[in-house]
Amino acid sequence: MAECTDLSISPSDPPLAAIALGSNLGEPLRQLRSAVQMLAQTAGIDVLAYSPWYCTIPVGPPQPNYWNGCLIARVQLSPWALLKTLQRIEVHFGRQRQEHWGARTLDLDLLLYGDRVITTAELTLPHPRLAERPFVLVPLAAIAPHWRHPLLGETIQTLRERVGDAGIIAVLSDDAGETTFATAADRLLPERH
Ligand code: A4P
Ligand code: MG
Repeated sequence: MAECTDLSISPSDPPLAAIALGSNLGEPLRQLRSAVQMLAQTAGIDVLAYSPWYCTIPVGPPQPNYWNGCLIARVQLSPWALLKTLQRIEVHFGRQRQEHWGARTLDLDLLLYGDRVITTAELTLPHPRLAERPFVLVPLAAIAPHWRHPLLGETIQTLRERVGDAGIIAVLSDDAGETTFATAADRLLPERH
């Protein structure tokens, strides 16, 4: 599995899931990379692509900057089983739930699961704040620009263009091995239409 930025993704059968990764405590990049490896080694999860890592300004109470990224996986787990797996991995990395939107060693959110729409407190799909967050849409658009939001009917790329780059400070590509500081992250990303 390599960092990949050029997939033509059809989120149908077998289902594809989009997962957001975030961390701002401990050693964020080490934890994020280990989480990708752990997911890739989980039965029923086939990681197809992961985005560059983006350093982002925290949304919520004052806390350290985050590193954020997204991955796409083909999954043979139900959405609920996948969520439980994400929560197990969060706990493995020392995640403690204290303050709402507070600092965390690892946050794994299920953003999309094919075109499923689920509205329960335990699991809401698509993720309810997906369409408003540059720290989610910028990495997701880097690997899945054509995936259509099942409720809004718009592509991730369209949503990403709408929210812009607010709060994106830097981009780190594991392939390139260098951090690029930017105010306009999309100038650093390959164009895709
Ligand atoms: N839950 C329901 N649907 C989902 C879903 N699709 N994916 C439930 C994951 N969880 C889902 O989540 C709270 C509850 O949501 C869980 O019981 C789960 O069953 P949580 O992970 O325990 O708590 P949380 O992550 O603090 O809550 P929340 O409201 O999901 O926070 P967000 O929206 O994830 O925001 N700023 C920057 N720059 N980067 C960040 O990554 N993250 C947050 C957290 C705030 N500010 C940030 C960032
Ligand atoms: Mg969360």
